[in-house]
Amino acid sequence: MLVPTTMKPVPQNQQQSLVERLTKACGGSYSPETRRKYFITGPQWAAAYQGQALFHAPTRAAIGYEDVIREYAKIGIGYWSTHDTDVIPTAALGKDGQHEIVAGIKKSLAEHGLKCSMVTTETFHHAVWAASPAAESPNVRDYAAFRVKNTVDIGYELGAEFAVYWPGSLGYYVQGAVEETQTLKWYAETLNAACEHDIEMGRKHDRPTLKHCMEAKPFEPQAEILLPTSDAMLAFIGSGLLTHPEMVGLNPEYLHELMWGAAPRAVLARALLAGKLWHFDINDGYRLKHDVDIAVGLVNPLDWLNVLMLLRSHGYNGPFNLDYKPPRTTSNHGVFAVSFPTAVDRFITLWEMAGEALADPIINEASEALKAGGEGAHGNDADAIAASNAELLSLHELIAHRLVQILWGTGRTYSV
Ligand code: GLO
Ligand code: MG
Ligand code: MG
Repeated sequence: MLVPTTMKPVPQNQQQSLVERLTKACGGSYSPETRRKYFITGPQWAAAYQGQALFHAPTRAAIGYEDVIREYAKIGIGYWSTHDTDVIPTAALGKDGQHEIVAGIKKSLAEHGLKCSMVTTETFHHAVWAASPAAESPNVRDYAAFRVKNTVDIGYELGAEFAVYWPGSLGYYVQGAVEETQTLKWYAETLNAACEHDIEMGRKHDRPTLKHCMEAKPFEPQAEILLPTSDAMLAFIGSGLLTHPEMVGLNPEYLHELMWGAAPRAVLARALLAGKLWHFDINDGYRLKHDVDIAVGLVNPLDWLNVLMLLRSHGYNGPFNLDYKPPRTTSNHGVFAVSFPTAVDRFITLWEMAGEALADPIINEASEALKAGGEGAHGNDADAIAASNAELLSLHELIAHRLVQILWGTGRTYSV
């Protein structure tokens, strides 16, 4: 049943202050100084996203890098990341126009005290990528090599530490037209060109090379993707096709792994074991749906708590990249007044809560007891071994309950 509202229509000129007042009333926000202590990176494309999609017209006005960098600085997001074409028109890439824009970005970053953490090449949007950056046609592949090398150059100019590759159009809509092994070999050549160019640049500038990170997504924009998961990418890195596999690691995205039905924490565990968890795109969403790119913690806060416990306990110290899309119901003002600050604050809270959960005496005693195991049965007697552990194993469910309690603020009850 609809509850009739007693509120009067809200005049347009009072809506921003209402949103701000209610955002403040929520509490739980950190100061910009505190937020800057975390390696949280804000993508140009996330803040500048206008709400458009296949069935959606934009709902927000276009904004440029000056606006994004200035607003990130106010919030306390200390790092900025970008695609080449988020800021440089395709036609200006590698030309004088690029140098002017990059100089402007450098100035903006310095003025607002931000650092550029990561640069990435857009190899999915432009018509030239219709058959992927590893297309049959050699001129497309040469162009792809130019683009990734040019991104390395931009990275050097801006002082970035990471380069990311999301090969979104590496796949197909209809089977049979693309030969998968050949396409993957060609794609490896593009990454090799980036790494080899980076090595040269590193020597010339006497600085360490970038960390090149591959990012998987199981589908979209192509129907079928040749490297759909982080695990597939680990296999690709180890396949022998890369000339510098030691320079290439992973940028898993939380939702991209959820999209194929994986447990993101298990994906991250495998990347950690391989020594390849270098960068992490943080967001949220639903299993087996498209890339809804909801902000971190809005859908799966308990899973996020578990993910961050894993990362904290393994000393992950790479970037947390806010690769989400402010919903199209959020205004330009709301992007910086609501969307980004609340996303950052949920992340920080979950991160700190993960620290608390790792130190929780109940969880620790339960985990230690499970590792000590039951007494009195050894050898080949399966029934006796099962019986000796049977009561202890109830602690699995207790640990899960305790984590939910920590998420709630522990031991919460209602008076009834
Ligand atoms: C799209 C991807 C995209 C990448 C970006 C970085 O689904 O998540 O945003 O993260 O292109 O390379
Ligand atoms: Mg995504
Ligand atoms: Mg991403």
